[in-house]
Amino acid sequence: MKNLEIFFADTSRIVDETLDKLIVCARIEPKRLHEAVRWSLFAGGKRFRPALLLAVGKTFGANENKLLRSASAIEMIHTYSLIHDDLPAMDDDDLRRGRATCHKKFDEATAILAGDRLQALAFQTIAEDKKLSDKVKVKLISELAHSAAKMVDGQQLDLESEGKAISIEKLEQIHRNKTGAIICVSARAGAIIAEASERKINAISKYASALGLLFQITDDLLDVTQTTEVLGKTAGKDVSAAKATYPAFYGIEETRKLAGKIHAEAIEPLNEIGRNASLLKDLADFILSRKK
Ligand code: GRG
Repeated sequence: MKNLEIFFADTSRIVDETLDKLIVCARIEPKRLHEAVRWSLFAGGKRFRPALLLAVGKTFGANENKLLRSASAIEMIHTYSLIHDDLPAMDDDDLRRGRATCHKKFDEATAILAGDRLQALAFQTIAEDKKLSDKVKVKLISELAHSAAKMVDGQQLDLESEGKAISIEKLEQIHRNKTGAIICVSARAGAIIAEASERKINAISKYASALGLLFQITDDLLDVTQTTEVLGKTAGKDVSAAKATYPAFYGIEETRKLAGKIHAEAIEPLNEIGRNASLLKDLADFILSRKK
């Protein structure tokens, strides 16, 4: 795992540098909006989705400088979703990434607009990438738009299911949309930029689809087993909001076993990619054992 720690540290640094150049300076008007964007974006997120994109792209031999804008764009979409998810009309949370949520630090209107600003900039960032061909850019923009739409669908389904008894199939559908779609497109984007074959992109999709579900299952586990201080967001939120979760369905021990099974499902398709997949396997191990 030592190599993975170094990989994460390097990824965070280089993605943050790229984001810093892409995000409008907080001294430019409307300053409050740009400050709000920066407040949420540079708050110490794990940068897991950019790391996944870079890991897949590098596994297929792509040069890092072809991957960085797309990796940053996906982090913008992810951060927008967190800002909107924390709003009073949605999850109504005060704490994110270890600091006040965007609407608490600024105000609700500014937080909504900061999310909107990030989403627009994400697509602009890919469209204006001079290192990628038009064909690759159109494919990336199309796939990212579809996944961002799926995430919104998942959020709506999640809100509608609060306080209701839903089936495990419905829960999986919510998570595959809400959390899984952006994780899946992060991995696919790395393979698309590297111009991997359709067969290999499909193998990566199977890996990432299981990884997305695993990410959510471990998120559910962390919500009931970890502290607010470690998570940097309010622990125990799922129980207090009467959310359907894997631990609520199966209990903690069975959920851990399920996580192990989904982890194995993620690793299996890596045999089909014909490349050294140790970094991708390490990423799956990291998600299985993550502490925050
Ligand atoms: C509001 C359109 C809209 C969508 C919201 C992603 C999402 C959809 C809501 C977030 C709610 C949530 C806590 C989902 C669980 C999985 C998840 C996305 C966790 C946060 O991602 P991390 O752990 O966060 O990668 P950091 O801060 O490390 O980037």
